[in-house]
Amino acid sequence: MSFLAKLKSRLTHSTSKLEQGLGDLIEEGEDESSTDYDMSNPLDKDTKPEKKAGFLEKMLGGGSGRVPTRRLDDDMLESLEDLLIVSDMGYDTSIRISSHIAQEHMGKKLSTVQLKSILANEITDILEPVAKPIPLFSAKPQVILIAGVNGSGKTTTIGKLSSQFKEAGKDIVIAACDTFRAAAVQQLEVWGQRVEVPVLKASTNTDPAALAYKAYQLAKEEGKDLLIIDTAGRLQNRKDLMEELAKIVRVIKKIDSEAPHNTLLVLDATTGQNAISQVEVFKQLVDISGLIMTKLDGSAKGGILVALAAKFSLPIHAIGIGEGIDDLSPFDPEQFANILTGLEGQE
Ligand SMILES: Nc1nc2c(ncn2[C@@H]2O[C@H](COP(=O)(O)OP(=O)(O)OP(=O)(O)O)[C@@H](O)[C@H]2O)c(=O)[nH]1
Ligand SMILES: [Mg+2]
Repeated sequence: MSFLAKLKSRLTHSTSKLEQGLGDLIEEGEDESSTDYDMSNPLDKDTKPEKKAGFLEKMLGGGSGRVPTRRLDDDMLESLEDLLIVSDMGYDTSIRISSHIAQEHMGKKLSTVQLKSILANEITDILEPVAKPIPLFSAKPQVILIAGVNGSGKTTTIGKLSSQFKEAGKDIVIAACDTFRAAAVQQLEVWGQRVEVPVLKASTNTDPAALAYKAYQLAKEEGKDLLIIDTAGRLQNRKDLMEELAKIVRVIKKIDSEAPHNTLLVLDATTGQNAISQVEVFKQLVDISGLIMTKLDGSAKGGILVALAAKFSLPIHAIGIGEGIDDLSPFDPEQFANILTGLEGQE
């Protein structure tokens, strides 16, 4: 299966809630007088009845050649807002999107495909400014610190990222700064062996900041391109653990005030709106430079990405769509918006 096909099938599966909702929205308030097409609406060219019914079907007398449409009014707009909110786009973003749609399309008859297309465009506009790959710097090593709450997918993402960087010819070392759980170090070592990247570790319960410092010094001496630092999961309400993360950053800065060059927050899409509070709290303590959203394959909450993009304007570098080594995809806003709205596959 091609990567794109895999991405589509995984995300379509998980985000069908919005797709289904948009179809229902049109059909519930279907405009009975709408068999004729509003040719003043430029979007109508995409949904001509002929295209849907098909020539053979018409010859055989099947198919009405009728595409349901609904006139955009206050009621429909309110239902659209509700649908966006339950799709995890957040209240503010949902209102922002629906008001924008109202400005442009109030009073127009819209088919499901037209509504999906309008919404996909709105979402793309929000996502486009934040979709950026991880920036690479000339620093040797470039230090990438990975943070996030428990189980968000940090270690797995480091494995996937290392594999991609390795393929790009980078000389990498990973520091296992989750020093509390022996299993965490083992998990990272398995990834290290898989992608053939050395993993630096310390004995259990060592201060993670001390290991980060040592690893940075060593990576510098050895002229490595990248040092990726894994950290323990920490819930944003655990002040002591959050302070420990801030300490890792302080210690790294003693070697180079520009480091860590990237501090990436890994967020689990299945946690929905809680991702917003995670970003807020982590941002207060460390200078988050970008986000990676994992588990979009298992979530019906892909809308959270739109909420995050609108609220924080932080770069979204990649999305996780599975547990495998190749399941980290660059973030393509248009493709994501098309899949999220269910437009993909209809064209
Ligand atoms: N379906 C799916 N599972 C994922 C994805 N990313 C990670 N996982 C799984 O999520 C679970 C937790 O992943 P880890 O990488 O261990 O998460 P972590 O943030 O390092 O966890 P802690 O170190 O305990 O805080 C594992 O079972 C992973 O295989 C993803 O994109 N999709
Ligand atoms: Mg981990």
